[in-house]
Amino acid sequence: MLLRLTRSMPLGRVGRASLAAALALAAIAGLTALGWAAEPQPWQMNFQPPATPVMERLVDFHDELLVIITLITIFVLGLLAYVMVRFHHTRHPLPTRTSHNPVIEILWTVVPVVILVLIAIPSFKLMYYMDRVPNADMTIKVTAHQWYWSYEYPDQGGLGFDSNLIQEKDLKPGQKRLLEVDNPLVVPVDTNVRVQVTGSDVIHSWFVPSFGVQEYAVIGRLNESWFRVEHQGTYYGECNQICGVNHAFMPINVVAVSKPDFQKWLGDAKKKFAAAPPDDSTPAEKQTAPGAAVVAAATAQPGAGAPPAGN
Ligand SMILES: [Cu+2]
Repeated sequence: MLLRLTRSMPLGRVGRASLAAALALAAIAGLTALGWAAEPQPWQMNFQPPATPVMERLVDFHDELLVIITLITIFVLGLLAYVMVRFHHTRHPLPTRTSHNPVIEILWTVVPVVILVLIAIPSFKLMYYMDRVPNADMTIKVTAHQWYWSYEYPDQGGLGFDSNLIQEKDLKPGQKRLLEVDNPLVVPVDTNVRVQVTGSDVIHSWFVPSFGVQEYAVIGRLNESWFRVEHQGTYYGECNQICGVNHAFMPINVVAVSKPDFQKWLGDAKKKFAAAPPDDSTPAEKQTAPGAAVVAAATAQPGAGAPPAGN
């Protein structure tokens, strides 16, 4: 079919080159569409499957941009190829002395402006959509520490707990290395969850790729985002702000369950964590808290060997 196309159409050398470039780009675009997964996969090139309306819109916007970028790239590549062949010194020994062309100058100013405006409109719409929590059903407060997370449910009588990495030696079969935690964040599906993110020591970032949520955890600031998980499942994320020596060992694990299961979990969790409510101790004290024992092993004594916070 392709061969017939190239034969039947008087494409010429330039045309064939452009077609080959277009095919190569299409192949790259096709390859990046593979590799969808519920968690990070080796050699994954595209996003994890979206689990929230925000991430669905982010993926759609990304796809739109990919089309625009591909068309522009093909157009520029075609122009370059055309100029190189058509105006080669053997074909075009005497260059023209043209220095101005008002039509073309207006075109190459106005067309990019129009393209940028066309990109900016959906981009701003999406940004405001991500920013505003539509009628939050519940609130979760996330506090980042060196190097673990703690979660609080202010609507649930101050239920709160620490979430620490499960060390490699303690992993059970099927558990994911560097992604599994002892106490995951549990949320109900089909619920608008407001997430408030703050930090206790250095800047961290709460990032769950399949939710489209990435919020900086800054000391003394309460940043806000939201998500509405549409499918039950386990979602993994990472701190994605270089925060210090154990930055790679503070994963995020969110389990989305049905609303009845969430109520059941709440009952159990309130009993389980009642003995150890979230404390207001300083980061230095936290280092020696029982919940921080996992990271403490790999961490220098508080104050003494703590590396400078790299942001
Ligand atoms: Cu970090």
